[in-house]
Amino acid sequence: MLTVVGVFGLGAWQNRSMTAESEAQPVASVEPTRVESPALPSQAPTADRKTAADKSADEPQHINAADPPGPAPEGMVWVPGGRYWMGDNEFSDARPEHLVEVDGFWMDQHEVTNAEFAEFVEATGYRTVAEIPPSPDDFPTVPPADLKAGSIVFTPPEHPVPLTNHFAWWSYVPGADWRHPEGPESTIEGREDHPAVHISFKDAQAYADWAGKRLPTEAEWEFAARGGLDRQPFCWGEELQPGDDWLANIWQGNFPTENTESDGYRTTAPVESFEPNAYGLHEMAGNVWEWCADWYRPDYYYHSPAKNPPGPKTSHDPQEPGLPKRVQRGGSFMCSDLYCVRYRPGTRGKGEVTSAAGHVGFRCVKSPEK
Ligand SMILES: [Ca+2]
Ligand SMILES: [Ca+2]
Repeated sequence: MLTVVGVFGLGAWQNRSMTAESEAQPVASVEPTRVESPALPSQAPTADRKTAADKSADEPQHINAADPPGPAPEGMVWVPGGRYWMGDNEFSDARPEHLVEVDGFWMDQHEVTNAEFAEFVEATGYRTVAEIPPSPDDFPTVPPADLKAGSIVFTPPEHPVPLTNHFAWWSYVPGADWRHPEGPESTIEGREDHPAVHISFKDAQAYADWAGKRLPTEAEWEFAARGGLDRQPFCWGEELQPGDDWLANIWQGNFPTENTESDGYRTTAPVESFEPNAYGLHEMAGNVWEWCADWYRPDYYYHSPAKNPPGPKTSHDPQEPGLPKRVQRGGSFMCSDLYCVRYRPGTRGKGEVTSAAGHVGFRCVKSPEK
């Protein structure tokens, strides 16, 4: 088996194998806090948009009041669109909070499940990136015998480790894929209603095309996740845990060695395990990361258009320049207030487009027909 250390010694493997690990940024008492992307520009916002730096920062959001344009497609709910404050000023790549307007759309009530993904695979014969051995052309320095299909699996260490070294809890496991989330000996039997994982952006897009849907833009995703609340840190309001119960499948305990599971789940939870937000959307916070359509750039919010922002034309992540990355949102079962924190609706993640991991999934949206 190629271990993560082994993988990382193999040069180009790194490009494909670990970049979906987008919550590998420690927070709280361990530096660096949040995702501090270097050299963010200080450009003034464009004239047609408002940011929290303007006097208009107290301008409230506006949620469209019109009725849905028709009956909801199966498994989807109507997200009415409107104008809202996008971003989270506590995170360098989610600044500045700014007003964005999105049109209404339909969205999957829950993350795409193993059962749903299986229907797609059965109908099309599709093979995910994790199921296809990497090409020697892409990895010329790796011995061909080591080019085995697989994916990145969470393998928590037994002893505390520095949160700056994510190799300590991720392993590249040949044979790990959506049907075998922990490796070739594992199965999704009994987990049909869990979100499909080890899904790359390419795989998510293929599913969406087949389903007659699309991946959400980042602006749509965040509008939906906020559930009509204005500038609240969590999808449900002001407090992380307003009552005794947890409202999302995240991580409790000292990451990565101790998982108290006080929310009831060690890894993925069945979809709809947690209460939906006001739009009827489940698990917008936590459980698994969800791919968005946008290319990732940490400075995009300084330039983005005020209406239906489509994402930048190209990707750039100063932490790994040259790797094409798309946005991921919502955090996963591995996020806690000590580590990651990106279950907050205004925060961002990112992943290389052919990378998958055991905490990355997706859901789809659909625009109404005009
Ligand atoms: Ca949990
Ligand atoms: Ca989620």
